[in-house]
Amino acid sequence: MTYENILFQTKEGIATITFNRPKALNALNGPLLEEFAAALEEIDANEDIRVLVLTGAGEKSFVAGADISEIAAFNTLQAKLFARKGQMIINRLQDLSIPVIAAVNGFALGGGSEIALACDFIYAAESAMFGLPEISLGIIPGFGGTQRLARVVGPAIAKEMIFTGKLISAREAEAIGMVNKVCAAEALMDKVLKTAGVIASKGKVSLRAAKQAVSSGLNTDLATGLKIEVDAFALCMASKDAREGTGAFLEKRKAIFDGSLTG
Ligand code: CO8
Repeated sequence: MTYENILFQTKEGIATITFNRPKALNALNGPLLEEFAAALEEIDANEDIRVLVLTGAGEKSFVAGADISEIAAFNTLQAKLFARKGQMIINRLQDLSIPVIAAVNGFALGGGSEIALACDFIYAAESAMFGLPEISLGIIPGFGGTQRLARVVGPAIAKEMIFTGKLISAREAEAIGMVNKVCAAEALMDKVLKTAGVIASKGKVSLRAAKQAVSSGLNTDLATGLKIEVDAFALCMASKDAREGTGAFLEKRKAIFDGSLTG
């Protein structure tokens, strides 16, 4: 697929998708969502990609939400189909087996915050702003925001943000546990790529197992989550990664994981 509304590049096992409609602050219109979905499929099918980074083009915005000029005229059925489509794509993002980092370089509003919340974690520029301002448009979040924000920051903070539509700074987002790290805008991609590089150097089997154990466990009770962990742990022990990692420790050398999924 030819990409016009996103940039998609891969280097040393790290894929970067850049939302690329800077004149509209990277707002999500239909074509952009189609391209995003296609890129996620490509990533899913490419065994060489070990980490995905998402960011926005330009200095001002990650994603300023759904394209309001497109959704303004929706009837009920169109709204339902659009919200369902957005949710499906964002679920696909969340379900990727590889780790995903959001590099939030500016506004992450509405659908922008909803995409960031579906990533494994978020680094943000000091200038970044987060929020679910849909209430000011007479609507509510429709790409998972009412569900994922409450799971990350708790229901009371999520409800206050959703009811008021207020925007919060990167530092405030860090304080409520939405953002892992805040840094100067110029340093953001370096910091994100450094962390992505550390992650990409680890074993592929153990990374997938770790992501699945945390993510699946959070959707269940502790006892079931612990069973998920036991099974994932046992699966790791049967992998080449585990032989390399434990062997390297005993031989007092650095482990080199070859990125294979074989046992
Ligand atoms: N959609 C379309 N265009 C946008 C959007 C958007 N979400 N955000 C900004 N733009 C455009 C502006 O219209 C403007 O275009 P132009 O230059 O042609 O006039 C350009 O981007 C620059 O924006 P501003 O001039 O407004 O820049 P400011 O720095 O003054 O303000 C803000 C920046 C605060 C980010 C402001 O643009 C803003 O409030 N944007 C809207 C944010 C918003 O409300 N987002 C939520 C959208 S709804 C949503 O995401 C719901 C998801 C689920 C949908 C399911 C529906 C069925």
